[in-house]
Amino acid sequence: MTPALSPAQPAAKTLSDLYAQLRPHNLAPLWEVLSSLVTPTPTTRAVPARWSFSKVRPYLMEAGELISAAEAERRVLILENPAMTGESRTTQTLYAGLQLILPGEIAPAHRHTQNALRFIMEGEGAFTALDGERAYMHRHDLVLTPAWVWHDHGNETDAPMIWLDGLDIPLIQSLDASFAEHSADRGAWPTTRPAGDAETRWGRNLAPARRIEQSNPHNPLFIYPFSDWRETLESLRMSGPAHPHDAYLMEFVNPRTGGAVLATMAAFARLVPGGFETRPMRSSESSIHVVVEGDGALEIDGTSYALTPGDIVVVPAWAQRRFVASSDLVVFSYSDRAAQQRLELWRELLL
Ligand code: 1HN
Repeated sequence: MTPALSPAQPAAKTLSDLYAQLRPHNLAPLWEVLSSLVTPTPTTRAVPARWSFSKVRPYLMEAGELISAAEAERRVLILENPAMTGESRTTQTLYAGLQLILPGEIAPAHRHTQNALRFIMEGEGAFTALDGERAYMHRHDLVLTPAWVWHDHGNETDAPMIWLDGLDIPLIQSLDASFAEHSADRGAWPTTRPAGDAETRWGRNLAPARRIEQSNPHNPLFIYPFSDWRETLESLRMSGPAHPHDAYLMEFVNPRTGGAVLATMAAFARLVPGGFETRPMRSSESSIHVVVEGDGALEIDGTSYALTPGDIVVVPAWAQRRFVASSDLVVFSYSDRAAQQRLELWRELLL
């Protein structure tokens, strides 16, 4: 019999001998990887990237001829980060996609632990329903689907409707916290409240007096109309100078908490007046920007990405960035700032 304490193999002579002996035991030396795990500043595999809505649109319309919304469940082209092909991610934590719903179609009800936001790119008057309450969507509205709320989409208009979907899919994936359910009949959720109810109760700086304080304070307001947020930006420019790093930047907020619109994602509206250049800065959040109006550039780590309406641009975590506006630039963006702030991780560096 072999004595219990005798080594299974001769003692390692070199570190690489040792590593070979460790591998079958699922052991690895930290000292070989420590500096790449714990970096002085964030290092991300995500790279800056830009898509133009007008170039993606024809492919989306082709998909519309080949697969129905019912068959696809969601007919979406994913905007994959060029450095992460096949991973269904736009940054390390965020997903973006362009979704098409054709006249007469229904995207059936489901719910999941991923948070979603929609930013309307084209069309007027299709709806998203949350727990059976419809919100009719218009161009450049922000529409939310907080985690675990039943949602379906329908298009009763006679024109296609296209929006950008922003989700926290890669973040939820890294937490192994994905749960989902589908409506039994794979159709729309039955209507429970009149359209506009959430906006009436929560969208006017009032709240129901007998509101129930929920343990999950998810956002009860799920549509932020373009006409409102655009007007706010316009009024701001009259009220004082632009911030050197942000220009005029407003965050969409959850009226229940005053915080970010979703548990993991924050959303923003920005106006950079024509001729204005923001000062460079870095932030630990990764963000996705959609150009609504105007022309200019977003400089990311020294590379200039020309901006024109319909452009969608990725700024990876900790990239140095700066806006340059040739004409008044209006930009919608979303980021993982909400998740980072909840985890007490978020930082920025103003240069
Ligand atoms: C989803 O539920 C929608 O509801 C869109 O429209 C895109 C991507 C991944 C997972 C769920 C939607 C999605 C999604």
